Amino acid sequence: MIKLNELTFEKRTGGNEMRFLHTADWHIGKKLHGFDLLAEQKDAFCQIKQIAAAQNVDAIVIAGDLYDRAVASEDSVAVLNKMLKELNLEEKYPLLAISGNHDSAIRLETGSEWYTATEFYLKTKFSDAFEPVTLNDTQFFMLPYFQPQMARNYFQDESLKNLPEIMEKVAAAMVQEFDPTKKHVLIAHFFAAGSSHTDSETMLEVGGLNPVPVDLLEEFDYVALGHLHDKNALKHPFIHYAGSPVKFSISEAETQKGVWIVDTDPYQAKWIPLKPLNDIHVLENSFAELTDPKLYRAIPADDYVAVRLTDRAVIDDIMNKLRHYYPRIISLSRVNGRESLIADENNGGQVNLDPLELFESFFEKMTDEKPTQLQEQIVQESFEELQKGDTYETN
Ligand SMILES: [Mn+2]
Repeated sequence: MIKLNELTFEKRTGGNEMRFLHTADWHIGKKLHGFDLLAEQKDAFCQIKQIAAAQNVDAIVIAGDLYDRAVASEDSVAVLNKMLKELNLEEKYPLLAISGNHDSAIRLETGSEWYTATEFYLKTKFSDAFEPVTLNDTQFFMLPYFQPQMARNYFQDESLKNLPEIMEKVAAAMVQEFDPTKKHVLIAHFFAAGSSHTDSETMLEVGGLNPVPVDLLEEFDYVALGHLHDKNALKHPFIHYAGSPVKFSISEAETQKGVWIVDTDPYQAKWIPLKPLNDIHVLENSFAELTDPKLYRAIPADDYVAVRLTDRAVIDDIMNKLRHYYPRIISLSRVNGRESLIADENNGGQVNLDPLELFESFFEKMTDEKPTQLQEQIVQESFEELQKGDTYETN
């Protein structure tokens, strides 16, 4: 948690210009290799709330992926509801939020008509994008994540092939709505061309979609993007990803999380980092080094650890051994490969094992973990099928 006295409270002139906080990709309900991240997400939220207060912002923008899943758990719904209530009903910030590819637009939409009574603008429909929300000197165009067919239906144009073609039309339709006396901000959730990504994003191109060329977005004074989880995914003076407020994958171990504070006039975008409650560490060491107090004592017990083991030797029950020193170990890989198992296979005992025991021994050697009950059951059933002489079924 950031202590309040570490932040400078900024005085504002109180003119018609706008200062807003840009965040995205909260993914409430996200798990990291089976570990619940709600504590980390709540802590990041508290920091965001403190930054909003210290920076004296006029509004908060959340650029999609509020939830991690279309059908969010009850816990996730309760947590997000409380967060939005604190920002909007208690702290009285106008909120501008869109749905991302992880959200169910229909579920998230519930209540959005009457949320506007307290300046909570929650947009989930493609058609919403062309009716800007005006706050102070700024028109906000809010484009939720959408499927290309929604755009074809909206424009009644089946010839629109891909996302670049669609976005050209979208931007032109938005420009039609520009009030020339105002600034123009786009809030959107997509993959912008020229950006790089980390493991924790579900990529949009999977559905055959192309990235959006950034030059299509240059009519705007600022573009508040969601979808990619690292702010450094795209380097541009006024088109920014906020990234996720919490590290969601091992590939984000070195990524700095934070929020953008954007001034509309004169334009300025300032990055303010968040401090991780429990960090992710990638340790590339030998087993001897990993079990040395000098190393493991330096890592807080609640931090997440990905081990890249440098040993080649087979180490029995290594995962449980390492868990003793690193309770939140989330992955184990070997950087130098592994010694040949031939020596083990030639030891006399193995030949007398039944097929299931052989499988268990092989599985443990290959993965450093014991097979689960379900895995054993599947293998057992497969052996039985084979013994019956049945042929394989595929589906
Ligand atoms: Mn996301």
